[in-house]
Amino acid sequence: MEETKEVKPNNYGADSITVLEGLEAVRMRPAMYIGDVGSKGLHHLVYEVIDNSIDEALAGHCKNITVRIHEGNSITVKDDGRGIPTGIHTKENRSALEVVMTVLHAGGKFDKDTYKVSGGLHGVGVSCVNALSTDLKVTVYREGKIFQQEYKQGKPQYAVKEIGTTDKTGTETWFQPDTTIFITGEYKYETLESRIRELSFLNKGVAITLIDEREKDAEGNFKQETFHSQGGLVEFVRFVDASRIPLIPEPIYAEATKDNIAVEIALQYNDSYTENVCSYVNNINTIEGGTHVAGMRRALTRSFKSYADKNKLFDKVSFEIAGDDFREGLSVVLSVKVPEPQFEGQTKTKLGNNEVTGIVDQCVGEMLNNYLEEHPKEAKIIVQKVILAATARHAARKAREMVQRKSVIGSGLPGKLADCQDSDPAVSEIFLVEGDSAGGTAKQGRNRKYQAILPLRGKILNVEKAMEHKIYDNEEIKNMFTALGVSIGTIEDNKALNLDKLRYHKIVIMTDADVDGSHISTLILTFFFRYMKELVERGYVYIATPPLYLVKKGKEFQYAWNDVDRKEAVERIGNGKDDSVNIQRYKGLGEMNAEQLWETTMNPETRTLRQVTIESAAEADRIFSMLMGDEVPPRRAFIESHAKYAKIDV
Ligand code: 0RA
Repeated sequence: MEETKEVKPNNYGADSITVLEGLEAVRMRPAMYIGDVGSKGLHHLVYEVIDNSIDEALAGHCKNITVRIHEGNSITVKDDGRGIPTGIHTKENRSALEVVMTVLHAGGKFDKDTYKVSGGLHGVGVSCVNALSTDLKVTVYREGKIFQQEYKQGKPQYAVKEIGTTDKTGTETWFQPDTTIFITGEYKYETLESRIRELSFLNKGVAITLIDEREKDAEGNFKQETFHSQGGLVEFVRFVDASRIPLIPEPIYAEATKDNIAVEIALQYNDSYTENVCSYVNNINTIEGGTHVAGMRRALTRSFKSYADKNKLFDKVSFEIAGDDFREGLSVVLSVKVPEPQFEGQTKTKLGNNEVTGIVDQCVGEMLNNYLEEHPKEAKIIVQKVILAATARHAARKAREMVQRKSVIGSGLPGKLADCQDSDPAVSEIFLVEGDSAGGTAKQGRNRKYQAILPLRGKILNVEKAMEHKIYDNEEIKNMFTALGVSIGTIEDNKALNLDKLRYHKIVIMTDADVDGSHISTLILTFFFRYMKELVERGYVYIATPPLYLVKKGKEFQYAWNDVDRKEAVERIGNGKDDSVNIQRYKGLGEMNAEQLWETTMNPETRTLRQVTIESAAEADRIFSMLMGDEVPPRRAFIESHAKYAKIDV
């Protein structure tokens, strides 16, 4: 993120200011770098340092890591790796060690052969820890020598120096978090313990010892524990399933690498009814799932289904077996290592890399096919469990439908909606109308057989700026979902839009023919683009075009949609003379009566609807973020230049 200028060796004067500025930014906005400044952020400092040692272990050079909580809540992390290089970094002209400790994101740049795997959720590197510590001391054991450097708030106190000789190798980092930055300075043993345990399962073979010097037992020994897993994910899945009864004696396990992506998975069926998926990308818990989880589910359903079909195990089942049924009572730990992970979602814990789906699918598919062929007894137990789950689900759904049918006699549609009589979506239209008063006029003017009206209150929520949960909490937006009959899937199915119950195939946005109205149209369009894109893709979304003028003389009148239209009307009705004719400029929908609104804007015989299309999703994306973002001038320029009669095809 931050670029640093070249600095002369051992010079901590003016030239190094750019470097310090980088770390100053971390102190100014710590939450941006480590998530928060509460307990979570405080613990994150330790994870950030451990991650570097884990990377050294994954590169095959480190076996033991020790984490020590000292009296006063300072921390030491020590490893027996190769030691951070201490030689002069040619580009930076100073010790590589100093670069790692003081330059943002410098951590993994030395070893090009191994990509940095752990990297932490925020992947910020140890220099952030340095910036957020009042004091930090790093000691490197390397090439027979001991090197050291100390820092205060990230600033080196002296150039890297040799302090002795050694026959060991490794890196030791001691730091005291800056309590003027963190709300709490107290480390919780249990919090560190659970992350360290998790890391030891995820990186089998590495021994991580946690020592708490703040607590002594009766003999005066510090509280301490070593986490060292040889079984890796197999032990992990046993650990998460400790309180459940397993259906098969051994977890199913596989490990494979394809296209530089490492996949490791362990799964176990238990007698519970829930699915429990713990997924990781580069040691980060992807609580929102993502493409790796999608690939795993796909393989799971396919492998079991084809095995059961081939062995005629589903022959007596009279109803469909769904993907969910294969996952009832399933516990999985899935860990992938991806060179350049793209994290998405609310909490940036959802993997976005599409190439991962196929790779995980293939690995897990092969593993399960082999397993099922080689373990017919276990396979049968699992398939029986699946059938049981399907039977129960089937019964439950029937019951639920009965309850729903009874309770939804009033239909559950929004009170503001004036629905149409026809229930065939292909012929039904809904008008989303700006404001209650125009809504009222539209209700009177419409053809109630196939036209529904949903008035929307003023400016709807700007979905570009609001957090997702706020969006689902918003009254107008909820009304749109229920009125349209659209629902959103679970996180597991990527929040897929469900249009099975869509109630109208024409969704018409009807706003005033002015700049405000145009803005409201854009807000509604933004919502559709971000949350119901498929409606736009299918061509169901339209914009109504109310007229701008009424040109009238006596009983004769003509509507005009633009200035050319108006001139033509004046020509025809007033024989070219402006002052014998009456020109009414419609400022809003509310100025028309029901009959006029019907005639000009709603009647399929006479109206003009503009269909909204997406020419380029990327461009639409750019336009919406520009329109709805914080920058006012480009937005105003766009809206004014597109005001009403220009096409807003997005
Ligand atoms: C890059 C290169 C080398 C070691 C490390 C990184 C390293 C970093 C950390 C951070 C904590 N512990 C670490 N241990 C090692 C060494 C390259 C070489 O010796 O050839």
